Amino acid sequence: MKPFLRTIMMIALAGQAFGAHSNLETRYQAARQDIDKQAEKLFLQGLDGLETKMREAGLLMEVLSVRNERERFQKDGNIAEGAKVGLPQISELAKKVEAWRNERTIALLNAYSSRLESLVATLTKENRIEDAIATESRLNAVRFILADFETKFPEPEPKPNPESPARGTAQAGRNWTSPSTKMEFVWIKALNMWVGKFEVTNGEYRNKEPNHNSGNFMNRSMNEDRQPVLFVNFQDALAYAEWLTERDSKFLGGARYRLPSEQEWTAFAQCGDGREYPWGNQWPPVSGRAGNYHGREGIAAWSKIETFNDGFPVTAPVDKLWANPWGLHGVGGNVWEACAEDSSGSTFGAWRGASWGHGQDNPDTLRCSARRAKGASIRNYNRGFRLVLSRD
Ligand SMILES: [Ca+2]
Repeated sequence: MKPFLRTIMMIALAGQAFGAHSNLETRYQAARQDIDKQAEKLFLQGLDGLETKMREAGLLMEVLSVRNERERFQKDGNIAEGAKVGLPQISELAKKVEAWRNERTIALLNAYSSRLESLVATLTKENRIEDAIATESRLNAVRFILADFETKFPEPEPKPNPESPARGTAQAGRNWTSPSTKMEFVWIKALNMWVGKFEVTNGEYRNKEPNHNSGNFMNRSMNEDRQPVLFVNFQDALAYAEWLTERDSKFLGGARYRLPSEQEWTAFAQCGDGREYPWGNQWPPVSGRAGNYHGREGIAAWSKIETFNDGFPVTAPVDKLWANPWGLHGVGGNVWEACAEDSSGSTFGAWRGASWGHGQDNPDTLRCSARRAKGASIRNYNRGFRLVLSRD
């Protein structure tokens, strides 16, 4: 779809679910239309100028080419398409007008997202939590559109201002959503960084590797978009973290996505209370209050936790899993999570947290302290990863 149509459609769709700032939305839409009108005017004026020039030079075919372009443009209103036909001068003109329009649209989106940010803060203070959540989700939609624009039409880096973070930048103390993948991160004060709310999913991974397939187990699909990505090793996870940092770099204020160190993983599995297992201290876990392991629902031939049923025979959609006290879902179970040796994130430490395939025979495997220190390069049906966002 054409970028501008898409922008307008996304804005309109996101706007439907939303009531708290219709005034802001109306003003945004008006400004957006004004930019389009001005771009249209600029383009037509440019075509008039070109036609005059060609007529004065006595070039009939060129004059006709400009007239054709004007006719086409007045019919479908798309400047970008005009760049592909007619005189090279028309193409140049189209590029200039598009650059003008993009610059203003990006500035407008930045201003809009900044207003939404203040609105979220105000609504939160006023204890209008539902409205604040709706506004936050709107803000994420705008950031997503912005990221899309800036990927297609890269602008030179603005000069950093140390006094105030750039608009739409990840801010300590506030949860974060990756603009390009919608991956969610929770601000964890104790670690002074953000931790992935969920394990990285197939859908998120396919933003980078469109053909990735996490397969199935005994005819149960493990390849749905919201199930965790499988068949990725430590290097694959590293490459994904670097790729995502690059994609979102304008919004990260110098932070980067990386793999957690083992120490960090233990900290967010134990949630500051030294618990033995990710769900607490008791064995066995209680159904509905722990992650996805091999419980009664399991279909594999190996042992099960007979008193436990999490409802998922294979990997579970990450957002369907129990959240620990720090708001992180599926830290124990579902997939072994790749961890680094230290916070540089670059050297393999171990796989942590056990998986959907682990059950009764050895409860130690399910402890917070359990680790698989071998097999950094293994890709299989129970290993994946979770990212953190950190300034280290
Ligand atoms: Ca299970």
